[in-house]
Amino acid sequence: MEVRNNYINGQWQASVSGATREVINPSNGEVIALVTDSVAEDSKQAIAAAKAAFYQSGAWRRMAGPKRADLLLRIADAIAARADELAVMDTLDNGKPLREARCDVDDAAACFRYYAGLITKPQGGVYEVSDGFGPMHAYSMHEPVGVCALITPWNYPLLMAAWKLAPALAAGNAVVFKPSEVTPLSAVALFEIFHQVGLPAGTANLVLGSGPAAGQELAASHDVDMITFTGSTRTGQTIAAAAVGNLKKVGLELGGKSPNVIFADADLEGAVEWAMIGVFFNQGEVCSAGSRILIEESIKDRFVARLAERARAMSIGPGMKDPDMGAIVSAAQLEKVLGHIERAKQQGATLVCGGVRHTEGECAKGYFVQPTIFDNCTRDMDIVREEVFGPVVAIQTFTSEAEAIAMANDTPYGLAGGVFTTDGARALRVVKEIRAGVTWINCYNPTFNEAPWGGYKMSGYGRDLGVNGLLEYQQVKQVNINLQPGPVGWYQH
Ligand code: TXE
Repeated sequence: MEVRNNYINGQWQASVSGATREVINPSNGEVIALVTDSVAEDSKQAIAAAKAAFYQSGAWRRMAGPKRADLLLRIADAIAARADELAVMDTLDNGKPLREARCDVDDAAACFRYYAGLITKPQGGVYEVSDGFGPMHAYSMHEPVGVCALITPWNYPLLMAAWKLAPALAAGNAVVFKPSEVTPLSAVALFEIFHQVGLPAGTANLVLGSGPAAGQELAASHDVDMITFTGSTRTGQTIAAAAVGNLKKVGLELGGKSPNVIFADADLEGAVEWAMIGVFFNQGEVCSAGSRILIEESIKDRFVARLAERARAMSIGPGMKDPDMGAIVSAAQLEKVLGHIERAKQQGATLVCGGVRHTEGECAKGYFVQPTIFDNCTRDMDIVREEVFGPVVAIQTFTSEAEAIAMANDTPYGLAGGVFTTDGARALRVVKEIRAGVTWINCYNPTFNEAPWGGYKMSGYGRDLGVNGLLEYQQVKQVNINLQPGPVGWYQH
């Protein structure tokens, strides 16, 4: 089997470790590829290449914005041209349904287009300033941060790469990218595209390997000016601690336990379907998943019965067959999800449906879990407090708006939240009170390249996407201009 390698300074190269890692198809447990398994030394080489590209050559950061935009547009076109292949890659690697992977590919191409457009728009400001030193004028300009390390998780392999690489490159940075070791394949394809469109050598570097062996160096290195990370809150804390050494800029998009608040006046069928999208999309492996449904007491029984009916009817199977729900990403994540389910049962939550590994027919060797609903959940249960990252939802009830808001915010996380009601004013009141960075009214989970994405509280800081996503990868420089050069007569002697 051919081994996929790192891409450093414009060259494909194996890790100095000489080791390889198997990439597994979670739908059947089979090995689908081998990738090089990097160690800290590989990351050091990639950082050195990025540093030389940014600080010595400067070809990319000095390139005029519209020319950088041209290359990003060509990257978007190349992603679109390989869309079918990339969707299959993410489906085989991650386990998700093929049509969901196709959406990811389209979104990834659109993300590169969005930042190609944005980088050619006016940035910075011009300021009227006081004339204490004589006539002066000030303006601000946006500059790239420098060497940026980007680390992504396994739930949206290509899309998370695009969310970080597109704005980082648009801004003129040099980057070192480490995808999750569990789902590295589409990242390799993306770097083939970077090579093909002719990004200057060293501008974008790829390191394939585990977090502790290859990722930690990216967080700790004093030659890295910024690190952005999407993943678990615990790893985010490790990265933030390691980043302190040179006070590099840090962006963290971390876990969640997001509330989906449903009032009695909501459109019930709509709320049920969006709640399913909220918690079963991508097998529930979504940081913003609406994994706590808070439902008004009076409609709880009707809602739960309908949700369970719909959940039981979901088709489960290999992503390539395009089922409603695919496989959990890995054996380790499967164990984690099943462990959460067991604990919820032990702690007294009522299992309504699912709650077991799915092994029927061609799912026998894969890592499948049935869509799972727990009713009668209470605030002290782990299923209410901890991120599962699987197709498991906890139901709690409320009887007033104030109680719903208090329950929604009763979590250390603050990534997302939703509200369903036909009372427009109430929808706006509740959304305003939810302490989270991403919210929805009468829908759950759609997100757009144009709008900023990120968390409050222990869901992290910094934003992906939108104008804010570009600003993260920039520094702002103030320029003060003396309009009347010569002595100002400040010192008398
Ligand atoms: O995540 P990690 P894991 C949550 C979810 C899941 C749990 C564990 O609850 O069950 O995390 O998943 C890299 N220095 N989320 O273990 O460890 C790692 O190689 C530098 C939520 O896969 O956070 C990978 O590239 N990098 C989440 C990335 O971090 C390190 C998405 C994510 O891995 C590192 C995924 C280190 N010391 C999991 N250790 C979300 N919020 O979207 C690991 N990594």
